[in-house]
Amino acid sequence: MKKLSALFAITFLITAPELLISQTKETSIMPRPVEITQQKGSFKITDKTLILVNNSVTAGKDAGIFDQYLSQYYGKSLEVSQNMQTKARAIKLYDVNDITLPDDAYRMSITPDSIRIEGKGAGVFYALQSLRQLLPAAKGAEIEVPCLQIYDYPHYQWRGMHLDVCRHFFTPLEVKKYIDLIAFYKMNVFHWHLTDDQGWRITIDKYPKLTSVGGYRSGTLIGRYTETNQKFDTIRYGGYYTKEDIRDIVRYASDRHILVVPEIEMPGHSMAAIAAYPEFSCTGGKFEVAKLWGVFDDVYCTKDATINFLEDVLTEVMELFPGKYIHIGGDECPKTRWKTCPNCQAVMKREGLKDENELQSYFVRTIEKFVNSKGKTIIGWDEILEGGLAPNAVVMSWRGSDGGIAAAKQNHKVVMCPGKYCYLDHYQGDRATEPLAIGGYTSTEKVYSYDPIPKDLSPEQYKYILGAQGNIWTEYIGDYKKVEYMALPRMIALSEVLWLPADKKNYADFVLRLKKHLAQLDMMGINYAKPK
Ligand code: TNX
Repeated sequence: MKKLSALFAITFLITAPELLISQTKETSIMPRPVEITQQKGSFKITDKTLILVNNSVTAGKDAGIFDQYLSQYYGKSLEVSQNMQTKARAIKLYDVNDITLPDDAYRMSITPDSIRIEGKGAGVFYALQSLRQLLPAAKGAEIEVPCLQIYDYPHYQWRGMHLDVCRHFFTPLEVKKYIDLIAFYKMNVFHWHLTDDQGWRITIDKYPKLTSVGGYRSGTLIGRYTETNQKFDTIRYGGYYTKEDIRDIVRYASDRHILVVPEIEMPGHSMAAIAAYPEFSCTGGKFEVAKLWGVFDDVYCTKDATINFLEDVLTEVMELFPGKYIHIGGDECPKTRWKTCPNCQAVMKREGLKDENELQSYFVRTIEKFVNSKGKTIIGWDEILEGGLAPNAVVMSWRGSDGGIAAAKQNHKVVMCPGKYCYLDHYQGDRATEPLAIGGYTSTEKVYSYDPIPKDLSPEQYKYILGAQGNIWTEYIGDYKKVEYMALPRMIALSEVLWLPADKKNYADFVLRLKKHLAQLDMMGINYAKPK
């Protein structure tokens, strides 16, 4: 270990920045490793190469996933062994718990005789993603990887991607493909937007109509929302995940060191739920699962019966998702119905609330108390700041960075995803030639230029910024190929924003690497928008 660090110290001293650029032209690892030095020579992976694992379950799983990739694309299935003493040429994986290393750091040393990987936390897995990206971009090719030394670790702890499966539904297999992408770029959070006006996608045993009724709509808007003469198709559209689907996906993500954060929207964006159970609305209905995008006036009523219903729902949700965070939405909730609803007005009176913003805050705080009592933490969109922030909530800042700044100043944790930089449902090129999108313009370069730390926070405050995430809302994304197209290459840019400290970013270098990297996506049959 010591020896290895000394070697790194020497090689990095002699690595001039220009050299780094030309070297990374050779290796196109995304996100770029913090420190990488390429050397002469190469290591060949053949059928005889072993993968050695130091008696660790995690590294064993990491090895299995890597091996499966080798067999899928190169027709090689390597033997995984725990005999670290063997003299055979090998890829050696060591899970280490070195307190001097940053979280999830790894070292990888490739020499003509071996590949040696030491990783902390997710480090071994991340090293193997780097290694995957060093493999030739041609199916069935001979594998020769360049000799090099890498020392690498992530800058931010929240490196997320979100997916809206409500406006359009994606099968469990497609969700897994999305998770594969998240893993490939060493991102570590999958924010799964599971309920919205246009569909409820998670099975809740106690309320079966949430999926049998709320899971399907009787048609979908054709074309753009803003068109004056809106037209709808009449095709029944929908789908949902069984509990077994969800457990399987959570396990799949966890094997790839990815935390799944489920989102159950409340009190707004709840048409699908109140179409199934109109008794939890203010007026009692009648409603249908929304066929149109946008924001709807009918939302959950704030009465105790609704809170009880949502607590039941969340109890089942928390059983499925072992992670610490539960996203409760909180965005875009019109107060129209609450203003004239006797039940909501009675709650306001009972709780001594002065307006409907405080009523929303009361609603979120009540839910938070329940979630906290189960040992979990809530996350909400930045609207949860209005009317007073719930004591332990994490804020997801989407309407610019102001919500995040305000929350950090109140010592609340923040995940950044301002629309301008992180909304990957926006256009990424010329509207005339790009497929239909919701609007906006967020190029890969724009994403790359993002700095999650707002200028007006003190160092004391910016430690509350956990990181950022890319959001993929799917009003205009009807199939999974288009999800890939919207995600790539922008999520690659975001992965680098979140992996490297800001002063190590270099867009010109990124573009050079991207060119080479895209060939690997071609090999895997993954769709992307071609850089101009
Ligand atoms: C706003 S971001 C929404 C979503 C839409 C998205 C479209 C957020 C918390 N709410 O409901 O899908 O804009 O870009």
